[in-house]
Amino acid sequence: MNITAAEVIVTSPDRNFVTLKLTTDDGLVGWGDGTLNGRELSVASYLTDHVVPLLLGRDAHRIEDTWQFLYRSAYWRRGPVTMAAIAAVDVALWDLKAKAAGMPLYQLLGGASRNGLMAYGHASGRDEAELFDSIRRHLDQGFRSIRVQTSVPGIDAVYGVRAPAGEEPEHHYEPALRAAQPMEEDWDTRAYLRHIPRVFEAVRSEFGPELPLLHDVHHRLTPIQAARLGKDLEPYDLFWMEDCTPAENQDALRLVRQHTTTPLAIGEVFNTVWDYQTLIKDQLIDYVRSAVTHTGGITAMRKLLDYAAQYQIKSGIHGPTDISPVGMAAALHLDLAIHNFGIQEYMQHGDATNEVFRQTFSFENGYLHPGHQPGLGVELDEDAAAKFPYRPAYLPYNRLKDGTVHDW
Ligand code: EZ4
Ligand code: CO
Repeated sequence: MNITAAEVIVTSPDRNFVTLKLTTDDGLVGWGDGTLNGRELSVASYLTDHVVPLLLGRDAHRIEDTWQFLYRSAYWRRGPVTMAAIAAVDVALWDLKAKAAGMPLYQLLGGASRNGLMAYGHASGRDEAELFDSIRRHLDQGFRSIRVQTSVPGIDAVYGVRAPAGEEPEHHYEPALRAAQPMEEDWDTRAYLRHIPRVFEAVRSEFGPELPLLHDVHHRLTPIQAARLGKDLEPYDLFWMEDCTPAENQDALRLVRQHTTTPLAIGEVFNTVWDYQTLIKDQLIDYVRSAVTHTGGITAMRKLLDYAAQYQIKSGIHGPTDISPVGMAAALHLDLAIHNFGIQEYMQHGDATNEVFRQTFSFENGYLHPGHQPGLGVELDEDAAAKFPYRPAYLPYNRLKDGTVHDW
């Protein structure tokens, strides 16, 4: 099963996606997701200019060898662009192998370890009434676990809050705006730390003790501030507190951990197992948040999650809409096969994205399932993709009141 063609398709139905298409001499087609939100064309170039020429003629069955070859022959190690490009190749090769075997990918990873995958949705609101409506809407859609983000009095534009359905698009929270410049948001740590525990107190008293609740701090706090928030949230029994502090310095989490029993999730901006080395072996976290798409694909994520399993640390694979349906499907097959599955993030894609990417995965009663088609179960429609050309898009960024740039 040799690779005869490799092409990179950049399409922008609801947002930009970078997709790798591999074709073999058996006539099979495999798909990989290499989308890196706000830096999409760098991965497209890495693939087209530097990887595609190396793939032609290679045996598509040799997944581990191809992974090691791409990782080690680049010489320059790690990094989001490299690891997203390797992930695209790796996932496309797994898609091909599973199609060649005539099996859904999870069968090749050891078979199903569960019947379905608990997914959490993103509820948000500019005030309590809007937030409660959003939570109720998510419960109506079947979600059984909910991430809660709200506006904060004293902050004008904050991460994770989207306007209710039906409102004008300019109020719609879209984390990668199609604009020539990144949108500026503002941040006030003291206002945030005062407000968030009150929000969770209100949500718990309205929705009761059972509903798993999550919250994303999105890298904004110092370790001691994160420790305080974790303690303040303990009465509301969070499923996890995510990205409470930036973790280039992995030891930062040690301080948070010593102060709070609120479970900690981290890693959506990481791209290799090395970013987790201390976090996992010293048991400083509870959930691994990497995306299959950003962390070297199925091959590398499987090893990372097996390492985490030795320490009773579970998966919480990144699943925002900037992961394409190809990347989501890869996550779902891995989730279904591993023993230490925790939860899966799920933000539904828009109609245009679903038109470009034909999918077989399902969402019923709060549980995702990757479906039973051979391979990943996602096929890109190239005619539909061609209708949506690339448009530059940037993630927002933050400034403090005095104008200092802050983590977003
Ligand atoms: O901001 O995927 O947990 N989810 C997140 C996401 C990230 C975006 C960045 O591209 O933090 O919303
Ligand atoms: Co996050």
